[in-house]
Amino acid sequence: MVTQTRVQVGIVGKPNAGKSTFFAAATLKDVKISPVPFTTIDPNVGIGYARVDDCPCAKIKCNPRSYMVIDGVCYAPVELIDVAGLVPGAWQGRGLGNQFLDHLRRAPVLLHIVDASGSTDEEGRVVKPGSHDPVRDVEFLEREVDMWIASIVKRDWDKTVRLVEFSKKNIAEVLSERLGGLGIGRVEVEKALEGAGLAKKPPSKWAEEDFYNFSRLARSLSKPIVIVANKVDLPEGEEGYKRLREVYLNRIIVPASAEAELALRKAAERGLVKYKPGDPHFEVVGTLTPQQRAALEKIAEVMKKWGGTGVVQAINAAVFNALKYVAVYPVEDERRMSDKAGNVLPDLLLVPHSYTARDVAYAIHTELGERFIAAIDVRTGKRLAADEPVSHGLVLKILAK
Ligand SMILES: Nc1nc2c(ncn2[C@@H]2O[C@H](COP(=O)(O)OP(=O)(O)OP(=O)(O)O)[C@@H](O)[C@H]2O)c(=O)[nH]1
Ligand SMILES: [Mg+2]
Repeated sequence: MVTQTRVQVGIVGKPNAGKSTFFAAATLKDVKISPVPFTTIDPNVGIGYARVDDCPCAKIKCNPRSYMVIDGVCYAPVELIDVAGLVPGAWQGRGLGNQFLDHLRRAPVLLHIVDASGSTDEEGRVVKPGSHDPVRDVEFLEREVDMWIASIVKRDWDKTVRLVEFSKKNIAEVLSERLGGLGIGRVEVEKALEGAGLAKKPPSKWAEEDFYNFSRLARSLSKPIVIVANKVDLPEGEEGYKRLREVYLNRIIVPASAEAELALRKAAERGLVKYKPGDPHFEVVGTLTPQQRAALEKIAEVMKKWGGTGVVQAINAAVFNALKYVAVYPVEDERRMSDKAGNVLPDLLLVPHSYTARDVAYAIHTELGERFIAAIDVRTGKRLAADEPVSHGLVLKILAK
């Protein structure tokens, strides 16, 4: 059985944007949702799924153990973390402050749930729909996250100054040691220092904006943020989505109705509809009350317009577009494409596309990585050397000493 820890996806945003609704829709965990700011205080952690449409289980009968298959579509688990709402100035202690962001330290990607309908202000208070500009939310939230990272960079800065200026240690080395726990590695630190024009500046001379500029670059390289334009079921939501699109030309923006997905998954749980998460439509299979029928008709309209509810699409955008992960399927018996017990394609691993065959072995088990000899691409029979990159859909067997 694969021991790799699951990919973590952090859910951030101002209060009342729909973070917990999104989380509940994706995990079916019963969490508190309400139209008042700061409903969530302690983080909610649960399992959601990225959808892999082109998985081998479309053609082969699989016996998944660490993932799910529904009608030939694979669903790979990811860990979702829903935290409290952030407000402007949180890094200075406003609202609940930003201490709770510490729960997102290990998350390599964030989903920013934005109320695209503009029916809540910056603090999450209910206002007239369309009266708040969602672009402002993107601006301030990213600033808050970057200030949080800057505050970690700044901690014991005297020590960094001493190490670099007196002990002549390399600044990139010192900073990547400090930021490793945030998933910010040496490469990102070097690029961010370069990009912010700080590669040669002595740490004792760093000004406020240097910390911010460095942190912003380091964060965007190592913790990309996907914008989720939520509440597109409201008429003003569509306008807000268009506005976000106009302003952020090169960003990943996913239109969504977390509320629609939550209602749909609950209806599916009760046997009222047949719905495969991420599908652009659903089918009514149970007996509905007139209210249920009306609610589902409205959801069907929203899905038709947007090609689905956007919840699974957002998770997929985080895993496959922002992180550029690929799905690989390790097996032990290459003839049967199974584990030793005969389970066909028992595991699905989500790994960075830059991973090599040996990296995959390490992701399965440290010992397997250490004893790695080669891997076999099971479908072509081709041998993969240790440093050969893996590709999406690869079924592989690891040969080890
Ligand atoms: N119309 C509409 N309303 C939504 C949608 N998603 C969430 N809401 C509503 O927005 C309100 C806030 O939802 P929550 O999920 O509690 O928001 P949150 O971001 O977790 O809020 P905090 O925990 O306070 O930070 C609730 O009344 C939800 O029903 C959506 O897609 N469409
Ligand atoms: Mg919440």
